[in-house]
Amino acid sequence: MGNNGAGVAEQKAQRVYSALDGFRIELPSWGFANTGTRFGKFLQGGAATTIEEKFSDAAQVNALTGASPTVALHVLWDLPNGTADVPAIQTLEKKYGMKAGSINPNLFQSAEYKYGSIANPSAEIRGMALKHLLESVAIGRELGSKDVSLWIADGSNYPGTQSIRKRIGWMEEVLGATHAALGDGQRMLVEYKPFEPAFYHTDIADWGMALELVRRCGPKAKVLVDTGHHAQATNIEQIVTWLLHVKELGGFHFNDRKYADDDLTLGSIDPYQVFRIFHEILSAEEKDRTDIAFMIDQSHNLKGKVEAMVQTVATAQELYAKAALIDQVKLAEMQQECRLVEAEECFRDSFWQDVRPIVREWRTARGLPAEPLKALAESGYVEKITRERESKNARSVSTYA
Ligand code: PSV
Ligand code: MN
Ligand code: MN
Repeated sequence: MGNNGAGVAEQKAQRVYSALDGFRIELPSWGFANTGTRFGKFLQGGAATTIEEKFSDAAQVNALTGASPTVALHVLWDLPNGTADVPAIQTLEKKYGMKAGSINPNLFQSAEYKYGSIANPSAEIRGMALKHLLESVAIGRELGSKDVSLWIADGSNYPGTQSIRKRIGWMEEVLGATHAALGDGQRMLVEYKPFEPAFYHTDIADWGMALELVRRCGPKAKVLVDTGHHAQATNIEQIVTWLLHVKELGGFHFNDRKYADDDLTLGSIDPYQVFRIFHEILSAEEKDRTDIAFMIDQSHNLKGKVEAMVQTVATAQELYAKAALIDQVKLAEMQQECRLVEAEECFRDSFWQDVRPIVREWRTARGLPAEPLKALAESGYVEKITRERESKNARSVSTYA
C-alpha cells in the first residue's frame, strides 16, 4: 500500500512536470501599460510607457515563472512606424532575452474607423485597413513571429443602419487578401466578440462566423477564442472541443469575467472553467493540440501590473497542472460505461487537488523561484520601476463624461 501510494505520487509528479515543461503562455505588451475604463484612467507609478519598459516587465515575469518567453505586440502602440520599428524590437529581444510574439493590428482607434474597418462601406477605408493588415503581416515576417492576431471591432449600433450581408462580403475580401500575403510559417488568428464597441451587431460576433471566415480564407487562418468574448453561460469548453475537432483552433486570449469583457485575472472568478478548457485540450489527440497559442489578454487597472501578470501565469500553471492530473484512460472508461457520478468525481478530484506543492517542486527543479509572487516582492523590481517611471506617470486623470 505504502509503495503503491508512493508510485501514484511519483506518477502524478511526472504528469505535472511534463505538462509544465511544455506549457507556455504569452504576455500582452498592453498589460503593462496604463489602461482604464471609459470613466477614467488611474495611472500607476510603475506602468510601462515605452516598448522597452514593456519588454523589461515581460522579461521579469518570464524570469519568475519560466513560462512566458514571448510578448504580444500591438502595432499602433508598439511599432507606430510599422516595419521601420522592427530593428528596435530586435534590439530589445536580444537585450531582454524575450521574443516578439503575436502581432496585433489596430483596426479600431483611428477616426476613419468610426463605421468600421474591414467591413466599412467605404472602399477607401477598407483599403486603409488592408494596408495596415499587410504591414502587420510584414512585421510578423521580419520578426519571425508566427501569428498575426486580428480583433475586428466592426459592427453597428442600430437595426437597419448597415447592410450586415454586404459587410460579410467586404470582410471576406480583405481577410482573403491578408491571408494571401502570409509567408511560410505565418498564421492569421481571427477573434470573435458579440458586443462592444458595437452594441447591435458585431461583424464577427461568434465562433461560427469566425470559423466560416477562416475556412474561406485558407489553411493559415485559424480561430482565436478570447474567454471574455461570449454571452453569459456559454459553454466555452464545448466551443473549444468543436474547434479542436475540426482542426481550426489557433489560440486563446485568457482572462476572466463576471459581467462582460472584464479582462480580469485568469481564474479569479471561475477557475473551474479554465480547468475544463485545459482538460478538453489535454484530452485531444497530440497532433490536434500541438499548434495552439496560449496568450493572456488582460488589463489590470487597479492591481499592480507586474504582480498581476505573475499571479496570472502562476495560476495558469496550477490549473494546467490540475488538468494534467486527470487519468484520461480511467475517465474515458467511466464515460463509456456511463458511470456518471464516478466520472464526475474523477474529474472533480483532479480539480480539487492542491497541486501547489508539486508546482513548487517543479519550479525549484527548473531553477525558478518556488514562490514567484514572493520572489517578485523580494526582488524590489516593482519599487525600482516605480521610482524610475513615476515622474512620467504621476498624474491621475479622469475622463468621466
Ligand atoms: C478588445 O475586446 C480586446 O480586449 C480584444 O480582445 C483584443 O484581443 C484586445 O482588445 C487587444 O486588441
Ligand atoms: Mn482578445
Ligand atoms: Mn477583449
